[in-house]
Amino acid sequence: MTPIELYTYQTPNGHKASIMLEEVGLPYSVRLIDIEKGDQTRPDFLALNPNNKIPVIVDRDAGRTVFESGAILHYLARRSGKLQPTSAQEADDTLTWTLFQAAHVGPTLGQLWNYKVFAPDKMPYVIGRFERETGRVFRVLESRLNNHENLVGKSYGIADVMTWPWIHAGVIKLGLSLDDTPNLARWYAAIGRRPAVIRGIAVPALPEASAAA
Ligand SMILES: N[C@@H](CCC(=O)N[C@@H](CS)C(=O)NCC(=O)O)C(=O)O
Repeated sequence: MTPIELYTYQTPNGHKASIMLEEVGLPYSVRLIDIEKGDQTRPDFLALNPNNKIPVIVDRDAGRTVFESGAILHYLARRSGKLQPTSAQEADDTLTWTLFQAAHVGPTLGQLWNYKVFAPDKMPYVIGRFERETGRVFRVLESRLNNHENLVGKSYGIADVMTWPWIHAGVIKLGLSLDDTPNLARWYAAIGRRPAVIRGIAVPALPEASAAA
């Protein structure tokens, strides 16, 4: 099989795709898109994703280009036959929790990171709003994980792959505590020990360690 090309950078959204590729074991090659230098606005990249964001995959054997991390995870699950829902109920729940990630977890933590770390003016109202919203999102995940080992079903699946990198960014980059959300903390620690996750968050190797939102 021709390796799938992964266009990515050292960010939570990029890590969703690299973790998934590591989990399912499909051959892939990495194309570094340095979003801090503006590679994502080059015409050749815009031809792959008009939304100028990583990650993107190109599967030449299948004639497919896929952008949006959630779409990439669903695509790779189908392509590999791995980490797929095992029932109609699980398929519905997987859609729900991957969309919850895309609509709430990623955007909320991404805005918190932006306003807390990158904004030249630290605006207390805006930071406070996204801190409160992050707490709310964490409590939603906590309540789900209170009676589920993983976000969907008994087995680790794409909803977990989709969500974990943003919780990791919250802990590592923003110093957020999971002390008040013990089930989220238990889920976060268990997934963080998976060899594919450890390999996936090392992708792409950067010339010098840096990461962006
Ligand atoms: N909804 C998109 C979000 C992707 C995204 O925000 N990517 C960021 C890096 S984490 C990016 O490429 N930013 C570059 C830019 O906005 O110019 C997805 O899930 O794939």
